[in-house]
Amino acid sequence: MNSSCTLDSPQTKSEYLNDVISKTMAKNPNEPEFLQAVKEVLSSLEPVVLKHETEYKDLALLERVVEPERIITFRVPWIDDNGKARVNRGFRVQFNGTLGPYKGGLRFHPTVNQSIMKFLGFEQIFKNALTCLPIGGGKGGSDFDPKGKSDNEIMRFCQSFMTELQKHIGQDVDVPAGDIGVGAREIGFLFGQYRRIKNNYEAGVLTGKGLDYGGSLARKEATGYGLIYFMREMLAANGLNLSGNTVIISGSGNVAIYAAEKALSYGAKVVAMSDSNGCIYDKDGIKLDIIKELKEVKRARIKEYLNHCPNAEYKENNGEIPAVYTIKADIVLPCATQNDITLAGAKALVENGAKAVGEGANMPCTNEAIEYFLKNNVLVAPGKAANAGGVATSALEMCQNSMRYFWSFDEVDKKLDGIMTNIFAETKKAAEVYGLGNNYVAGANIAAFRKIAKAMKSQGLI
Ligand code: NDP
Ligand code: 2IT
Repeated sequence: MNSSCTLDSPQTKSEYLNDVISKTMAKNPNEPEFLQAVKEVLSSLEPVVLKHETEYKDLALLERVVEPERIITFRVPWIDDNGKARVNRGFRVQFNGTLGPYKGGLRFHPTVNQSIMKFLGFEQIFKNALTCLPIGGGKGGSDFDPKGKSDNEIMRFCQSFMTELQKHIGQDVDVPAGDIGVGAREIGFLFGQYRRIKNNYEAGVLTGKGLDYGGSLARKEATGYGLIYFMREMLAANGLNLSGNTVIISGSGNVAIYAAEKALSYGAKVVAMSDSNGCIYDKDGIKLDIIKELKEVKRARIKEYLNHCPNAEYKENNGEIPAVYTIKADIVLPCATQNDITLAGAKALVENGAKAVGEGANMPCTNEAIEYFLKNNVLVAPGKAANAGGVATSALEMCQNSMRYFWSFDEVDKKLDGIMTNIFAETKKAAEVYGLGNNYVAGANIAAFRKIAKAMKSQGLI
């Protein structure tokens, strides 16, 4: 989706905060997604910054938080199946390594650019802090489009991408994983090339690996399951639950599929899922096995669901509001991409009686959409808290790799549940301490920022 960032001047009560936001906007004028993320996080920190204004200013703390430690961009040449030479651009943003090795996914999608990489890397710092595991924030990827490519083309691209990336990563340096367009197939090719170049079996250099060579059980499921564990906690804290409620989910990729699976196990009814072309609506409840076969095995379009369930409906996207958000539901789980829910989408969802939104994707709601939800008493589970289960389980994969051992599915899943439950508790506590009620968006930002700020202060001016 295109960015929807209003680039107006910030209006917090902290002069320092306003100044940092203004300077960040001036310094990065062509990075709307990055500025959107910065404005969302920094403006919600107002009560914390007001309390510590002089200290943070003296340490240039906020100026450092918004400036990546390092950005690497590189050329990725590869040969397609017709023998034609192609070139893409690769990125790795090593944003903040205060809490541990840089950690974050790789996105392969034609829309990838520096603004998107920086917004994702920036969000990752806070998300990773919330997990309470020792991981810093980073992100990477390429404007390569995996759609319609053969396995051999994917392999050649991944090998070329890793030939450069390997210079900058390592199990104690920077540990990439998957994101949009990067799943187990791509991680396998990337890992193979890393191992070949380094002549070293460094299992913890990538996460999301296959189960037969160092991957963690439950990593594939972790982001989606974790989202639902977070939703369970948030709904319970507000006298609601998943059981018997209808759910719509945008996307039908890794996060969407396993969010649907766990929501179903709690007795919710998933009535719609989507891809970038449109959505399917099955009023009897989506048959997830069909979605898995279409998306995980055949890499097909979601429209083909109708070949298996002719009573379902297909709605093509047209206009500002993606079709999936025009369907009535109690719970909305955006699990596709950024800025999927604009103000118009938020209005349609509120009109249709939505009670809660859980961000499985990174920044799926525009800042205006979030404001509108909160004003209309719709609970919002912010992405950097609610989708942290993926990276948390990646950190558990690193832990198992270091031990040269593995845990059972149930052991990993129980740890994941504990981590998500704790993230919600910390988010709720921070919102309460700062008198923000059930604004978990601000709560998550504050809980994460306090942790990072304390550690950055301890490590000196670097
Ligand atoms: P996948 O590539 O597995 O799936 C992405 C899904 O989103 C596809 O169904 C895709 O449809 C759909 N989509 C719709 N519009 C767009 C668009 N404009 N750009 C890209 N995708 C679009 O990715 P994931 O499920 O891994 O990631 C989904 C979201 O969750 C992303 O925001 C990601 O950053 C976030 N996330 C992922 C984590 C993980 O562990 N994988 C962890 C935390 C967050 P189509 O096939 O038509 O492109
Ligand atoms: O956005 C994310 O948190 C991810 N794509 C997962 C990152 C990871 O390192 O597992």
